[in-house]
Amino acid sequence: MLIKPASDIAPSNITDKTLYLNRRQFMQGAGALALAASGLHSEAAAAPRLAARRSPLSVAGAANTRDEITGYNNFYEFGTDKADPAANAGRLVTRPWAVQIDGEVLKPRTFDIDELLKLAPLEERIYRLRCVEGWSMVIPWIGYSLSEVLKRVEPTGKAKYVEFTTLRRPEQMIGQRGAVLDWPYVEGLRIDEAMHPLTLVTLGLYGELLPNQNGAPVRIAVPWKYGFKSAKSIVRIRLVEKPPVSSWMRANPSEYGFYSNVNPQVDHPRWSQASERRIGEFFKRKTLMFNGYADQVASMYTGMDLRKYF
Ligand SMILES: Nc1nc2c(c(=O)[nH]1)N[C@H]1C(S)=C(S)[C@@H](COP(=O)(O)O)O[C@H]1N2
Ligand SMILES: [Mo]
Repeated sequence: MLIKPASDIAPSNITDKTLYLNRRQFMQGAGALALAASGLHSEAAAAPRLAARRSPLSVAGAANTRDEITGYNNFYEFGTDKADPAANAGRLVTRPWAVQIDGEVLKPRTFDIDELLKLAPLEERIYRLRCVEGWSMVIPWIGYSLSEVLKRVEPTGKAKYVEFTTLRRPEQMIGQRGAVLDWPYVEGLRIDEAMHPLTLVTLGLYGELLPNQNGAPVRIAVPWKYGFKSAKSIVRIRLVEKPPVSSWMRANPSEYGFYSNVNPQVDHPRWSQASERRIGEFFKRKTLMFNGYADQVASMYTGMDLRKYF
């Protein structure tokens, strides 16, 4: 039995659960397909489905399972253990929700989450995510390019950078009661990075609205950078003239730079970045330059010393 790589899957099949069979299910072959069709995944199927067309910007190959993606998370607002977000994020109230967009724009405005869900056609983008800690996943996100949002607020000529801010609500985000990071969580991109078609406003995964532990109701996904650049549960996008200071740069400027492009040749001061472990796999894989997206993004960094601008 053969399961086609993602790039060969017909658009009519996009929401079909069988697309997401992981390696283990793949080994089980037809048995797994029958299981998927039999309604045993009914817990997931009960959630509202998001209709999304498959994007050519997706990577081929098997995605991680929904359990892996929703059970092994970094979301320090809910604790620092990988299981904490799944255990604690259920308390976060994600409606009503709005994202304020301001700064160097001609038309500052606030988008309600329901507006964001309808702002542009939803696409399924299967992206690699590489955490700076040395693990990775393949995740079927749902959303659309951040450029769709940014063009509607009309950035001025002074908008050189974009700053993302996560919600600060310690009543519901129990990790914010401690000072692990300087809350709220802040991240940033250069304007060309933010406008790059790969940079995703993420509203769902696996055909459903985002689970809280993955950054509900809206987060960013920047697949060629270490995972921490992809801020979760954002409430503000500010266009600015100067490079934003991210939470991680503030916490440890010698370890976390502004760019944080995935780069197997530039080690973290305390560990190598040459390889990674894909969650669900035993053997390590070689980490790819720009996390495998070099063809699409390398030109944004020509002439830059990537050791200096790490
Ligand atoms: N607000 C916020 N965003 C965050 C984080 C966080 O702690 N808080 N962790 C980052 C890190 S380190 C990673 S690897 C990814 C993990 O995303 P995932 O849990 O959806 O896989 O989220 C990033 N976004
Ligand atoms: Mo991470």
